[in-house]
Amino acid sequence: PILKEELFQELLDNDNTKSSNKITIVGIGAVGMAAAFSILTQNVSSDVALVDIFEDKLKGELMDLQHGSNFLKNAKISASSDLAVSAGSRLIVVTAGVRQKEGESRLNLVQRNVDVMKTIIPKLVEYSPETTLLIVSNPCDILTYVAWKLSGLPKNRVIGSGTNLDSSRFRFLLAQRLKIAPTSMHGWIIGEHGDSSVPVWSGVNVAGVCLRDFNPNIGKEDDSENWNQCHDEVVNAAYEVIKLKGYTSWAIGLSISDIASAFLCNTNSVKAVSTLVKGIHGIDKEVFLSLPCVVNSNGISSIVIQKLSADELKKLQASANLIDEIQKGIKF
Ligand code: 6V0
Repeated sequence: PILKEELFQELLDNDNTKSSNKITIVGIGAVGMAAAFSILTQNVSSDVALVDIFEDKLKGELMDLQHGSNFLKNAKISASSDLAVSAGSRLIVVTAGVRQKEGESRLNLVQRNVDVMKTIIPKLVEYSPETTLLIVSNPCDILTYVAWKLSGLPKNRVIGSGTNLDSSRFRFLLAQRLKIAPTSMHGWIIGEHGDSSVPVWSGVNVAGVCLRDFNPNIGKEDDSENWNQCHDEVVNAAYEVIKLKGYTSWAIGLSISDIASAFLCNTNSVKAVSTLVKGIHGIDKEVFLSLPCVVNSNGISSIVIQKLSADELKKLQASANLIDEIQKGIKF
């Protein structure tokens, strides 16, 4: 390349720079690509690698994103069906696997997606021994447990995207009722990312003012204002969106980018993500469920112990038992 040699005076023979914020996204379906787009447009990482088994789609998505580079902040984007492309990742987001069909529960996907985890997790960790995993594929909590087991990584480095998304849906729906911005609406959904998730009504507040102080029955069955409809809608959200457009993508993509940013920027933000909860809130099973967690460059550094009501504790423990029962049937 004569032109290149004339244009540049090279200072180094071997320019082997490495990024400190590389993210690999495994699985470039609706969710993986929405995550990639959010991460790139929000400048969360300057080095994004995409992995899938579907080679043509991979090449097409890579070209399409690269053609938009001029409107981004010069992130390096790479893609391959070979997991070696993930080497040196700080964070690996796993969205590979099958998704729910119309009306199908997340829990129904378990063994099919466990089999996918078995083929990818050990190799990913071989290529990036210091990595942190963010598991998104469903059933999210169970697959986070499976990824933890398969990876041999410490528990703080295996995170499930969990109810970060459910909490966002919840805040949006509550905020709509009160006609305020969703970011000014505080409320948490914990437990399973799925049908048995637990809304923490005791803590729902605006500007520190608990809604329960005005309506002691908020969230309960005998609440005349039926606020619990907001939680019912959260539980039904994925079913509804899948019925309407075939899959969910934008909200989960943004949720992934939000968690990735807390991790890479070492922010100590508190997020509802799935973590090993054995020994907390009376749970004695080795299961992953979402609780508010402090997220920083160590992954999850601590868990916020909320003051839960007896009813919330009961629901959370029931979630743990349900997940544990399903985990017993998994073939590793
Ligand atoms: P999709 O659009 O079918 O994409 C899945 C992708 O995974 C496809 O491109 C496959 O080729 C790829 N894939 C399958 N096996 C492998 C493998 N061994 N290695 C690499 N790639 C592989 O599904 P979609 O993107 O809609 O959903 C992906 C997963 O995310 C599903 O399990 C969903 O249920 C789950 N979701 C989780 C959410 C959460 O909040 N945790 C939210 C939405 C969807």
